[in-house]
Amino acid sequence: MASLVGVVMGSKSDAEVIQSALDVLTSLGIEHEVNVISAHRTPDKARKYAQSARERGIEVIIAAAGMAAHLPGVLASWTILPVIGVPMASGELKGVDALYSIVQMPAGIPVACVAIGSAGAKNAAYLAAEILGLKHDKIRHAYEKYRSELQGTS
Ligand code: RP5
Repeated sequence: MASLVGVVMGSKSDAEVIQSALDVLTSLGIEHEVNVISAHRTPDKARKYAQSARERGIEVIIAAAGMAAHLPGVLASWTILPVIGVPMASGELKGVDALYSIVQMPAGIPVACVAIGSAGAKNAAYLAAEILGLKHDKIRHAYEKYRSELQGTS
């Protein structure tokens, strides 16, 4: 089955944290693909990925990046798919720089921004499930089941 979520990270060094998002997507039965694409090291790859994503069947992009963290905004500039940015706690500023960069997209090209690190990565996947659930009943049911199971946890 074709992937519905495209997970992109700016560096292999983001992989451990972004695994939290992949685990959530898998637990909800959401097909996804994973790529390492840097907006500054491989800008042409970033453009081509975003431009072709929709026609390949991707419906939501999750983009994780640290430091200047322009990756989610760059991808959003090349596609009309919803892009969810995950700030990574890389570098001396521990992700605050990435958070500000991603959340402060100038008006006109939106990027949804979640929390720094693995909590944000998980929420990016849950947010993707909520978006996909509008159209895909199976995903909505899996997400509703997850939410109802939370009722008994605290
Ligand atoms: C960004 O810069 C990546 O998203 C990563 O979080 C950060 C550091 O990358 P590396 O220097 O570890 O490759 O490109």
